[in-house]
Amino acid sequence: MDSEALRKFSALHPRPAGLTLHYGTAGFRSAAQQLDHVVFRMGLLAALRSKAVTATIGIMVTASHNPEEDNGVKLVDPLGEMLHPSWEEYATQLANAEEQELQKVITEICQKAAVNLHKDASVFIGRDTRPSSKKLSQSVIDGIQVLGGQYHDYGLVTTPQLHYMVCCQNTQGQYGKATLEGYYEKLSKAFMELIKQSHCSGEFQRHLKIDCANGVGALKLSEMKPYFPQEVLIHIYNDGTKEKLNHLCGADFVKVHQKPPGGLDMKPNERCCSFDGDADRIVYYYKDTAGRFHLIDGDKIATLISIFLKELLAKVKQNFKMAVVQTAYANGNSTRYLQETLKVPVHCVKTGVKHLHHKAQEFDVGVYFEANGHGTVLFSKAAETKIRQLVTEEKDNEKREAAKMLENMIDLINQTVGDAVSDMLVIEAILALKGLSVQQWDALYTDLPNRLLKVQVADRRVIDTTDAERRALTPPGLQEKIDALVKKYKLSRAFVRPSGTEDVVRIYAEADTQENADALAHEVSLAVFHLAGGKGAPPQP
Ligand code: G16
Repeated sequence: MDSEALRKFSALHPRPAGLTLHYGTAGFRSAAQQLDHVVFRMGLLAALRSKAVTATIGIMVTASHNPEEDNGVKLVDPLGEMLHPSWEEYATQLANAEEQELQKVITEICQKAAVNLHKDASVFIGRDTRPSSKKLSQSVIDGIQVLGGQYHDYGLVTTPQLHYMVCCQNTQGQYGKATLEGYYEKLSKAFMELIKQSHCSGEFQRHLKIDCANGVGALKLSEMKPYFPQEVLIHIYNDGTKEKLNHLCGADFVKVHQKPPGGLDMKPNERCCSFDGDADRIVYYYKDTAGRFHLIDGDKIATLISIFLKELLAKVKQNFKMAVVQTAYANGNSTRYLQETLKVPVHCVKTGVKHLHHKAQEFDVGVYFEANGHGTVLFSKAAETKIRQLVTEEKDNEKREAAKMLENMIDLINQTVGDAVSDMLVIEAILALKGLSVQQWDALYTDLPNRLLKVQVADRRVIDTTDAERRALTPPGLQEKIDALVKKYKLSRAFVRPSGTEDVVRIYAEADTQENADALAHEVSLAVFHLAGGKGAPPQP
């Protein structure tokens, strides 16, 4: 290690005195001006991780759904997964080390994680459209170079595109070409192949309005447009030319507020969707003729995909094990529908894509989605090989056609991480193939009325949870209070957990009516405020 270079560059990226940041749900996230030292040090960490696993690692500078003033960093492991949890602790140690201790911390990480500093390192970098992202990604480069690493800066890309590039690179092109053209070509080819198998293309309305949250999704979707067949008419809204990123728009806004984004005029029964700031989440919605807003969130997306895949899997008769992975935020009626009507096993894990992804890897076909619209489908290597073999060798027409659709789904789905563009194409293809309107999709089941709230407390880490975050262990008395409140309402459920991306405690409640869900959420938020050290004025109804 070049100690002199480390000293020189870490002095250029000083850590604000007394600032401690923790690796959260999807990496570090904070006000952009607090992050320069963190991203520099994550450049160091990515180089170390690359040396440890002898593969390319990804770093994405983004704060995804957070306000434009925030920023953050997400680290991508060799096959496009989130950074391995065993390294999160190293990331936190490095981010919070005193400047003069950096070298010692690096040496300790090298010892614990068996990193040979003499090895090569390779890092792919991407960034979102935040004003602070460009400068921060330059600091990432400084970190990589201090440890002698090579880098490729992809500039503005969606987070899932960077995950895809990393996976392509480390599979020597087996997953695809590690270029944006490679990504566009792979997805559009699979999409067109799927659409060809649709029998109702003539009548099917393929207009789709997309709210891009004023983020990088708008740029990348525009670039991709020429690759789409003419029948797909995508209309981009909130493209970042007028308003601020995520401001009154985007997937998180639509999901949390259960209302349409600003900047998108919606006619009755028009199919619309929203991406988030780095285009790794998507939710759909429409307005009915009475003007009522209908949200189709990650749970209903998972349901649609599961129905489609289950039918195809039944046709190929391979006894593949399929399951759906959700979190505590999944609407109770979605879980009931999947288990009781569709008869698919459902598993509940902690919030965070890394947890869902990990669980989904246990199955031949693992569908995972968070209610907020972040999700994808994973196919085991064995299932993928068998499906591709059926396409070329199977004599039975029906079986072969089903295998072909599955093969195209495998190519269309970004299996590295949830991807708004890929998910959108998967959904559009399924709706076309099944001849389903957005209303018919929505009518699969009715969501239980629910409410999401946030409460600010002095230190959100006073809340510790268990049972996939469905029960609070601390502070004392909080869970008992929630249990008592839940008992007051029918079909009710509520839980609280500290966010890993924002400085808030999140509250989720559902009940038989919207009024009751709202009342329960409010009462639980008051309990959090009083028992977990609420800041400012108590929450108002
Ligand atoms: C990230 C994670 C998601 C998580 C979300 C909210 O999304 O990737 O898995 O659901 O944060 O997490 P929390 O409730 O802990 O704040 P994104 O799109 O913001 O990167």
